[in-house]
Amino acid sequence: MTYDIYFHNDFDGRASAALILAFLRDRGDTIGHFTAVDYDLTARWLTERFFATHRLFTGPRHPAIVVDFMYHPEAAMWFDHHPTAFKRPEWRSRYVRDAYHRLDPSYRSNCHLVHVALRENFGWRPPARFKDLVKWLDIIDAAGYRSPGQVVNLEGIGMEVEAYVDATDDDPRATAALINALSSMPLAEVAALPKVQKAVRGARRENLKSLAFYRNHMRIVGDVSLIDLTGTDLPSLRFAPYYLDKNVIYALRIQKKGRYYIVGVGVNPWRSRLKGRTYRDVHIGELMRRFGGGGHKGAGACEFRTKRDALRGVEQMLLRLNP
Ligand SMILES: [Mn+2]
Repeated sequence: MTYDIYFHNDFDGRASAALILAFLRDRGDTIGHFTAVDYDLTARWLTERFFATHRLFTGPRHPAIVVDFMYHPEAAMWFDHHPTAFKRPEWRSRYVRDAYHRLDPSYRSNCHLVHVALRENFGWRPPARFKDLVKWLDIIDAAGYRSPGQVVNLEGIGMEVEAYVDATDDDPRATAALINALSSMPLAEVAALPKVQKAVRGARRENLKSLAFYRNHMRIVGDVSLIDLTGTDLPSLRFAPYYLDKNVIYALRIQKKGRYYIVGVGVNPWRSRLKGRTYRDVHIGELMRRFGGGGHKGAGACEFRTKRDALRGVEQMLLRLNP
């Protein structure tokens, strides 16, 4: 049996796809198309015949597997951990948890959920090499890092592969190859691949440049930091705000991706170390939903068609994020 797999365009999506691929191979099944998906697809995704009508690839179509992304009732297999998985109320009632479909927002990473579900539901015994992958995705997808410095300096094999994911997130061939590597090699070996190490060196250089830009342009509004990266080609450095100012609670960034203006919001993962500080506790995924986006409690994003709309959205977010 051949399936097409649709995975969220991040490391957790790829890691989830790698586990599914290893599982399918053991059953004698295969994957036809590897397709990264993101929230810019939402409007089309929410149509009934999406898998039959999209133009994300050409050639024969197979039953769809969806991981780390929104629910679709036509998915033959679906595993997700986003609490914002149901964007159409009538689809929520069509979801039935069974061996092939499972939502569980209690998992820090979808990769971890898939690891557990394939074992519980199918009696599959995942090879031991996947333990490192699950461990790192639980850190990376839930922003459970030791310190902002771990992220800024890319410390550890998971951070190194994450840098490669970032460097190849619009390269379908590299992405499919990475999923294949993650499904058949230990994470440490994937991290040591020359192409990955090359991306790591580039990312560390970029991070230093980016850090200097943040130092000069970051604005603070109450508990919130704001950085506008639209006029630069610098990568966002999600934890630079907390690296530079540990009192920041929420970090807002504006970026341009293709034709869209993406507003990303994150919460300071080390805020509990700020003893005695009070701040507004906001579910960011829910907040982003009001703007057509999504995410987790601690991080989310949404997109706007113009910079003016993005700035207007930012003003509303500032009101919601400050006490
Ligand atoms: Mn995830």
